[in-house]
Amino acid sequence: MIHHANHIRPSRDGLKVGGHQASCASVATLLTALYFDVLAPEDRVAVKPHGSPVYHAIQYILGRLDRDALANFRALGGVQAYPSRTKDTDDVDFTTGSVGLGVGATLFASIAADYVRLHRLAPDRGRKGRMIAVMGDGELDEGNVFEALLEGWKHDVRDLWWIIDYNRQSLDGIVSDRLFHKIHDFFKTVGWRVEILKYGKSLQRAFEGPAGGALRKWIDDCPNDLYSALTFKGGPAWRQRLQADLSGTSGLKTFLDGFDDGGLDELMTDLAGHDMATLLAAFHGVTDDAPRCFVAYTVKGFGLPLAGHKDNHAGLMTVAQMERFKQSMGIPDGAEWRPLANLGVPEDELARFLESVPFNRAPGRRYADVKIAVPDLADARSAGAKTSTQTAFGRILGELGKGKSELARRIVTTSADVTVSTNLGGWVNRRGLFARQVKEDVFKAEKVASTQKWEKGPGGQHIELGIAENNLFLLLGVLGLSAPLFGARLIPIGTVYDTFIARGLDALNYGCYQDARFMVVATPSGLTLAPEGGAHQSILEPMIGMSQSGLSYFEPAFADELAWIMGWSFDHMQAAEGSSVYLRLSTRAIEPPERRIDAALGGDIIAGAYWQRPPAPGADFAIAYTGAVAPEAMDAFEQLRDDLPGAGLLAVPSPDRLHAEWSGAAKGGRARGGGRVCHVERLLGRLAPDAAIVTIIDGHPATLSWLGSVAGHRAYPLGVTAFGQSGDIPDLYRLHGLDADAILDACANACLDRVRRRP
Ligand SMILES: Cc1ncc(C[n+]2csc(CCOP(=O)(O)OP(=O)(O)O)c2C)c(N)n1
Ligand SMILES: [Mg+2]
Repeated sequence: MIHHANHIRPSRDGLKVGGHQASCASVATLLTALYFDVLAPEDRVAVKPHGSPVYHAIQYILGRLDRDALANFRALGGVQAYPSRTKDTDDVDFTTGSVGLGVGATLFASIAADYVRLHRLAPDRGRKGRMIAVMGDGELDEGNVFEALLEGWKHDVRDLWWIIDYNRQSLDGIVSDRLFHKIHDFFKTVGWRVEILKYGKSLQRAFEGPAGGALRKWIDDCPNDLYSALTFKGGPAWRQRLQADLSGTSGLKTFLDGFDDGGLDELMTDLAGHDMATLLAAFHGVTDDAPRCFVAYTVKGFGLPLAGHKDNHAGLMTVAQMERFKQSMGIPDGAEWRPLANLGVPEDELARFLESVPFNRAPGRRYADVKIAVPDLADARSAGAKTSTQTAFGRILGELGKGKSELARRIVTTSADVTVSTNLGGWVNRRGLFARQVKEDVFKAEKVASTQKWEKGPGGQHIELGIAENNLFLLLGVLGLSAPLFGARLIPIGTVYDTFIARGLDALNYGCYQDARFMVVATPSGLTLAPEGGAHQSILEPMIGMSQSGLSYFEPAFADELAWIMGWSFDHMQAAEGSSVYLRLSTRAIEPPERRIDAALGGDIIAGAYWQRPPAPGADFAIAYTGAVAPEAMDAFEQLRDDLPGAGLLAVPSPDRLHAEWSGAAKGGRARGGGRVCHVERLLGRLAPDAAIVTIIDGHPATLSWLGSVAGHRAYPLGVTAFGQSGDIPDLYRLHGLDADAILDACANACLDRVRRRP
């Protein structure tokens, strides 16, 4: 596949296609053992990113992928560079690519699988699947792997295997030997069984023969870089080195004379990760559900001329090398794509074998579940009262927690140690914390008064995490795939301080790329959190909300908007063409508008914007705002009305959805002659062609500045561009130019500009 993509398929752009022959060669035996023998259909696997071609080749042999997909490796519509749930067609379980994340995902998937099982949400399939990561040793440098390990220990994870392709090389070079001893200890510390799979059967036999003890000690003491270099150099180099290092050892000559150079090379690279019998014995030998780490020694580039070279990560075999390789495998010209060419076994026997492969027995491995009905979500208590969107969120969830709706049964919440401060406490009091074993709330038992009742047990619906936002998003990602992975739809909701989204951003992106469906409730946000601290202010997150694909971002100002958005979101998270949802909320209490949201207004809120005060037809002026700065926008607007009676006030609860529809239209709809006018064009079409719009958000001003481009208006964007000063709201809004005075100044500038521009 890789050779074809790089040397045979014509290139149109002259760019290297790439692929990782050395990484593939090191993992080929491991994946073969798993997919053709060890795995059951309900097991779920994360395959190391650069093993993608091997994974897909296996699916091809199993009849789950066609040849075109292989031949189009890394081309549009073909097999992806790295295994992808959403873009590959052969049923990838966990996307990988950003190293470490697929590994962590399997750990959280094991928690999610237990959650579904203990809540009895899916039909019993008789056997619980194992969650398995086949990972590169370089992945163990990623901190998220260790964050996950600790969390897994707290949650007592089961049926989880991490199989390390220990080729002692990453991208730039050789993995440190000393580091690996630490890693080994670390797994033990968190209660994992560690199994070292080091020697293949031939080496094991050699250890029994002449000079065997000395040979074994030499290999055990050999530094990773030397082993790799000798592997690359081959038989003569092994011989020379062993002669020098073991000179005087009794039996050495007999041992070395027993092998020609090729044979010696084969022996010295006979590591367990390439020995089928050793691997099968290790995997089938597992009879309990304890988490397990297999350290499988391998050679990067095993069997290829690239073997062991420290620069082999992106190395590609030349045409001549591939020709020789093909001959050595006995593959005739024209048989390159024949799945089972030259295996020396009759075709019908092979066909029977493939039919009997356990992994291949289930026709489909992607499950589905029914759609969960969404009840009305009004926040009755905050109606008419000054309230913040964060408080309203807590109340809406608390109300759901009291009820018996199916939606409430399917909701699972999680938070990285900010459950209380993001107002999830009421929900947790009603629904409890999830744990495999019951654990009473000691404070309650000891009659210590507390508003938080933290009872733990298998029926709990909140998964409490330690402070690690990567873990939060990895967990949300797998909970959000619970329907296809485990057959039970969950409605996951995670809370986080807005600014710490950045801390887990790659895992958030990872979840969205897998088309996982979850709700991220980010609060408090912006500098509106005020005295709580400059270091917690968030500025760039609205831009994440705008640009993250697979995520719809809302930033409502009022409780009634929030309730409407949440109701819509729970449907949208379940829709085939839906997405995950990000709600950027605030702790600032705001006077609510007197209204009932009807279907028309609700539709506009979801589309992203509505005229809170409609402009007069052809008005020259509007203020557009998002979120918690609503009072300043309204205040400035009232003051302005004396001078500009026709001005409008535009509420923008979702800059993201508003922009997405518009930019989609700009890219396709109109150009194709559809003539479709999008929501924001309709709204802004009420203004004069040369009108000015002052935009304001407690976040980066670019979030709304594009509004000026929709109909050629002039935009004056206000927002936050500097980070980190504590203060109260009046001081901070003045400092950053978000108060009514700043808005009025921007309005005055806009008026002056218009006068100057008019002919
Ligand atoms: C988060 C992230 N950073 C960097 C990379 C680039 N990268 C791709 S593979 C790799 C090294 C992987 O080494 P290892 O896990 O040992 O894989 P193998 O030796 O099996 O190829 C790196 C740094 C990446 N894919 N993801
Ligand atoms: Mg490696």
